[in-house]
Amino acid sequence: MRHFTNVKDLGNLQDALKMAFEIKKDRFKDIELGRNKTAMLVFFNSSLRTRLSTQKAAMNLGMNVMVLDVNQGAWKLETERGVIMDGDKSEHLLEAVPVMGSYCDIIGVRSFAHFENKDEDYNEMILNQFIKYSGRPVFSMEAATRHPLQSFADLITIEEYKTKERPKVVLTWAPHPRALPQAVPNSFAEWMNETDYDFVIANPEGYNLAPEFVGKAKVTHNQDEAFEGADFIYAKNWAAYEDPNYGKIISKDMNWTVSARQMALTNNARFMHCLPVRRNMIVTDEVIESPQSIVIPEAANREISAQTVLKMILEDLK
Ligand code: AN0
Ligand code: CP
Repeated sequence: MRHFTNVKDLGNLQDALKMAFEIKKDRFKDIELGRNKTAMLVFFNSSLRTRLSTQKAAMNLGMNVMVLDVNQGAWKLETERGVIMDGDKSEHLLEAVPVMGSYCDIIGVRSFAHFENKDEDYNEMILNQFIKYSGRPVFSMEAATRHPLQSFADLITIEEYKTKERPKVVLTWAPHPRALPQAVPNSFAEWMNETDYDFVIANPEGYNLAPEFVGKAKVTHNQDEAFEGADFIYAKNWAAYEDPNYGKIISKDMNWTVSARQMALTNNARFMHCLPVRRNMIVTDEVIESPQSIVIPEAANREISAQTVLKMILEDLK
């Protein structure tokens, strides 16, 4: 694998899962693979899990790791070509990216949607500039439209906890005070569509995701109906995708907060969330603290998804 930006890059998903479970059994068996190789992790946005789990994964492979927080200590970067740079941005991405590439072997990038221009976000302008100009393999640590390392960890977690071959998995919207990207739900849907799970998306009217991500999922605006008989509840907030409300909050309906009332409708479902989560907005204390909640093992699997991806990139490094 050269670049990792979506589920297709992994090739055969069952083979990738197999590799992930082998890594989980012995995470130090490839400690020589990354010797004298350097991973650079570039963050345009905050992170706890991605930052730590990806560093840990790289260290498990014997790599060296450098982390750059672009907005804290580096020069502010211009991303548009052709602008007269007389504002607060001291450097252009077109110089900064190849310079970063010259110091490392693999680059991870986190760059959220800006919600200013839907086309720019959905064309992955920033991520693609790293692919084009860094000269290095690039992997997404959450880009404008997808968060594939998260979805891979989510899939690993569902495979570990499922008690039937074809579980019912429900992605549900939940309220949040700030406008959040669609990357996590888009990506989760994209990965679920690669499985044969019974996959349902529940969201209020006006919150439908882009059709290319919804794929063959059933979509309902009735959360209770979706929860009936569910084996996994995957909660997440996202801002509206559809025009004219792209990037906007159009509901904060607290009836959608995942509580014991809705969980009682399920088949004793496991509760999942990518974290960070706002308690008593997205999910009640009671549900996230319940034995059904698997948010911590889910986050722990981020190390495994990152290590699988880094291993596949290292194996193909020229
Ligand atoms: C981000 C998001 O919703 O995309 C990151 C999630 C992993 N969440 C926040 O900004 C709170
Ligand atoms: N789930 C996730 O990606 O968390 P961070 O934003 O803390 O990295």
